[in-house]
Amino acid sequence: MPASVDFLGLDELLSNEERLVRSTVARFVDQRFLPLIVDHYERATFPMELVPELAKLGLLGMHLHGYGAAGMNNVMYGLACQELERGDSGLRSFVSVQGSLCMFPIDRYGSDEQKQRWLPAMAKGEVIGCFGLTEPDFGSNPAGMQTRARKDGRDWILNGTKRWITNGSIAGLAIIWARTEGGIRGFLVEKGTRGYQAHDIHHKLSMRASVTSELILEDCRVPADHELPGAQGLKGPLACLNEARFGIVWGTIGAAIACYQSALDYSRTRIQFDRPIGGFQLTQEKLVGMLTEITKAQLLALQLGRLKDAGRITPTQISMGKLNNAREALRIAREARSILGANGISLEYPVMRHMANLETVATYEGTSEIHTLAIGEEITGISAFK
Ligand code: TGC
Ligand code: FAD
Repeated sequence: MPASVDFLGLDELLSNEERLVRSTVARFVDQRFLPLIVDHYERATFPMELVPELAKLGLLGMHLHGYGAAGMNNVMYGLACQELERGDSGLRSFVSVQGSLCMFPIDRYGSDEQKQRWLPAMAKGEVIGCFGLTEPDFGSNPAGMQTRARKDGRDWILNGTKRWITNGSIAGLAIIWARTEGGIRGFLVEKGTRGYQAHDIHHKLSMRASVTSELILEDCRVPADHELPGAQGLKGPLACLNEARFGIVWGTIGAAIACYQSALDYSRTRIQFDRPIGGFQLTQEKLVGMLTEITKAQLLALQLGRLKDAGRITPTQISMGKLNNAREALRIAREARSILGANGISLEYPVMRHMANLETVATYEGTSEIHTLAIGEEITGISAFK
């Protein structure tokens, strides 16, 4: 909650340390990231030059403990995600995938050797990770995955295709989820392994400053010790999603704040019919609606953070946060775009870039429909997925 968008005075519910993490990340985003984003967005590239700085700030795997991770609490992780996504969803995505989708499963399901080998290097940003769950024909329904792993002696042989994978082609390590005779398992596949390739997906109109790839596994042989020993069944990857979805609950507030602030500033200076457009009641209604939804989203995120820090959060509580905050941030971005009129479609302002990104954010990590059904199943006891 930057002081500028803290209508209910929620800042006083944060500790000094939590506020310090937020202001440190905010400064990094303002000074180092925002000057670069327009160019990267236009060229559809991720600013790799900032990875060492993200690592130095302790943001990679920041809510994990040991093995070089910063060991911060979940509210700090959330506040960092908020500030990163105030910059761009692609920046928060990079950090989410590295920490919550790659380091987290190694930390939770990996052997001691796997943790020693990968976690310190990933916290330093020396190794980038990616998380391969989605396939061309299985997105919302990963239980149907076609990627297979079969035993050959002590090795595993992997075959299949993963699609829409963030950081795929820049990753030195892919976490691949595959079906085995004993159910779904996770495997560590290193870049350069024969039979493993990553190709970028081009022509994206959303998440342009983020690398998105297709991963192809053709008779890709990995040794037995590249299997994550503690991950058994679909709940293995789904538990990782809880971590990343929690980051999105907060990150989307940052994108919404960027849009709201841009629209508010514009409404004070843009003159039509001889007065600032912020003086028209219809514009004020839009701005007040945005601020109200941001404030509700902040309360939701903070309570989820406190529950997570107390070890009491449930997956469907996270679903509610992801569903609401991604949906409302997208609505706010669209409303802000309308206040900026024609200027709203330009990259010179952050609004349409956030709006385009938020279309992805509402889709990945479980679509709005999937989160609705997950909560619906919990409250009725009846599954409506199939
Ligand atoms: P279902 O039978 O309900 O569950 C199978 C097992 O998993 C357990 N489980 C969970 N465990 C932890 N956390 C969760 N959120 C869990 N949800 C379910 C469940 O208890 C069960 O355990 P057990 O012990 O009984 O075996 O499974 P289902 O096949 O019916 O599917 C449920 C559904 C639809 C909710 C799930 O498939 C789902 O979440 N689908 C959405 C897929 C998704 O979100 N994909 C995201 C891919 S990664 C990504 O998008 C990264 S974006 C990168 C970035 O941030 O930039
Ligand atoms: P589908 O599952 O085909 O859904 C299409 C539509 O049908 C949606 O509206 C959906 O809600 C609806 N629908 C589906 N089932 C139901 C139902 N039972 N009831 C009602 N409606 C339903 N995946 C990874 O594994 N790793 C990554 O790093 C990653 N990064 C991504 C980055 C980007 C930029 C994008 C766009 C996606 C990424 N994804 C990643 C994939 C993402 O998780 C999937 O796109 C998402 O889970 C939805 O799957 P889908 O696109 O196949 O849509």
